[in-house]
Amino acid sequence: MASIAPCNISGATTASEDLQRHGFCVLQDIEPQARIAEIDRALDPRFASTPFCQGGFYGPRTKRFGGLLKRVPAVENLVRNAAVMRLVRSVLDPWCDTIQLNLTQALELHPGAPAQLPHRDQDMWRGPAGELEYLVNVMWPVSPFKAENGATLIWPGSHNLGTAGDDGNPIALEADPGSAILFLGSTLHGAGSNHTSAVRRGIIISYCLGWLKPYENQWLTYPPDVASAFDPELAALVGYQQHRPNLGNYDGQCPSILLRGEPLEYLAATDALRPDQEGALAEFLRHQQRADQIPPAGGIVESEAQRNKER
Ligand SMILES: O=C(O)CCC(=O)C(=O)O
Ligand SMILES: [Fe+2]
Repeated sequence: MASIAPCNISGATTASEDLQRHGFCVLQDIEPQARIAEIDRALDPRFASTPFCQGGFYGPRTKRFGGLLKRVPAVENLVRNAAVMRLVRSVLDPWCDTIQLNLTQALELHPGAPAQLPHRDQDMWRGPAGELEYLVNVMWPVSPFKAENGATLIWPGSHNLGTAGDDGNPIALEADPGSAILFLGSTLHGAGSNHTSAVRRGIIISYCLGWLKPYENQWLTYPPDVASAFDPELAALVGYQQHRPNLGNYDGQCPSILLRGEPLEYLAATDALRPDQEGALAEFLRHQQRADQIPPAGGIVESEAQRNKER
């Protein structure tokens, strides 16, 4: 198997072109190594107490846990990294009103961990394949990723085929802490095998279309008492925003209302429509008002109330 530095693939192309063309790209040195080292140290106690995963997909000799934004606040810098967000939005924005955080997960591949089942992360949803992108995954190496310690294997050009299985030969994406490996939900990939005597540690942060059920239940992971301490943009990313039309509302309101500490009783359910739906509705209401035989909605309500009074 080839283990080549990503620049050999990239040539003079931009990260965005790589992502579109090959299904992955590597953004080198986009976070300070000191920040990743700080996050690394903060992960230690929890990894020490976390048992090995069960089940063939997560894989034997691996450890994983989620909810990183509440366990290690510095992870917010990775989640909201501007270069990453630009690329993620360029892929997902065409298919949704707002994107959302799908998962934050720290994972360790221990010595002897076998290679993971090659898979496409989009297969967690059973929608049409090959037409749209559902997800962008970002792997942040916390230890240096090398072919021999299980660097993520990627099948270049395997994206958007919509089929499972082996699409040629993978490459091992070697990268250092501070860099980010981005790949599409449709790109075939998997963890490599760890042949060394040291643990390979990484952080997965993935983003998906705002109308999907995320892999990690963000509302339960970050309930209002946790999310109210978040920056509003971060809170929106973990689900405290409506996806037009009206998706994810709380009692007909944007769920961000739960973060404001205001009284919540007896609020008017309020539409949050897309501009095209606002337009269609306005058109409908214009027609309705012109048609004499249909009285305005307010009229019906009033005359019924009147009738009830008279009974
Ligand atoms: O650990 C890796 O390199 C990849 C892990 C992965 O793709 C997954 O768990 O879905
Ligand atoms: Fe994966």
